Amino acid sequence: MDTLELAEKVERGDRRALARAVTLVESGRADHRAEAVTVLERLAKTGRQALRIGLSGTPGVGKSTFIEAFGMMLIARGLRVAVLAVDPSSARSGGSILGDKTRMDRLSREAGAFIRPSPSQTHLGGVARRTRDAVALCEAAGFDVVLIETVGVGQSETVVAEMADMFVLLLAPAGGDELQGVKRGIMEMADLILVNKADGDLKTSASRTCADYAGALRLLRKRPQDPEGFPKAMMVSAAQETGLTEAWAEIEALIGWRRENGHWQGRRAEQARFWFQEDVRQALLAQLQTPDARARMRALGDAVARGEMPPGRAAQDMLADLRAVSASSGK
Ligand SMILES: Nc1nc2c(ncn2[C@@H]2O[C@H](COP(=O)(O)OP(=O)(O)OP(=O)(O)O)[C@@H](O)[C@H]2O)c(=O)[nH]1
Ligand SMILES: [Mg+2]
Repeated sequence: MDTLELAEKVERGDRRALARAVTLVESGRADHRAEAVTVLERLAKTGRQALRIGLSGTPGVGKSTFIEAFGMMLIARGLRVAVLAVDPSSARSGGSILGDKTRMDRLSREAGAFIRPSPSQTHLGGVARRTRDAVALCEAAGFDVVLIETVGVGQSETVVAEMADMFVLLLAPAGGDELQGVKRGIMEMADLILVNKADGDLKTSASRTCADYAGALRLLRKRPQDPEGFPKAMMVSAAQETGLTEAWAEIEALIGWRRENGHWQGRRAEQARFWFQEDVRQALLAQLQTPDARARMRALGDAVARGEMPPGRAAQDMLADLRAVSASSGK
């Protein structure tokens, strides 16, 4: 299949073509990258936009259960839902993907849903770029909502926030009255905090946790992209499927306000700029990873270590080499 045919099928919403296109953008091969860029460029012309929701939470908080329940609720409303993941640890824990397939059993069987686990990569930058491209493919394929899940390990939330229109933080009811060690930076990114497992015996502590977080959110600096009352904390139960329509109503209210007030487009424009810069940065770093470049780095490093060359001179030589290589391979 050529890139034109692939792009056309993706645009028609063909899920198998979409899966192939995602595989293409995930590939590290230079020829695949060139094809991927062509497909993405063609599909950008559709002008379709989905609501991109970043979702984070520590292991076991109920992300998979929530996505399944929330996704099914959206499907019931006639919306098409894509689920992508940014999991910086996926290189190590390949098994969690299997677990998720069974946990999102109902959603994965829906014709209006598309679920894709995290690309396995050793560094977060690579995973992020590929996920960002996959989001664009899902939008072009006509999905209404794209959920981007990440495990709360610190850095990955920032990456997800850079590709989402809004950020949802999923929390579990706390035993005590501490704020579960959620880092301030993550709190500051959240547009909506959902305290999950507000059911059965956990309901009382969920309610207390929710009040604690609502209080903590009020203490944060007011952000220009927020209407009155946001960021907000609410209770849900993914298992009992309660609070989900309420959460969706808040998301719609927030996003509607941001669209009307120019924050939606403003954020997307900034994100596009960020990803352009990130792509350039990644490509430059990749130039250092070729066998020739690594050998040259090692040789110059050895010379510097032996005191035969000052570091600054060796760096100049290295950069001149890289420029020569890209000049000869560029044409
Ligand atoms: N009581 C209760 N349990 C829940 C709820 N949601 C999830 N759980 C349970 O919490 C456990 C973890 O749920 P998962 O959905 O796998 O959590 P996760 O955040 O995806 O976990 P990782 O994929 O390991 O990061 C499971 O045993 C779920 O059944 C809920 O709303 N209420
Ligand atoms: Mg999970």
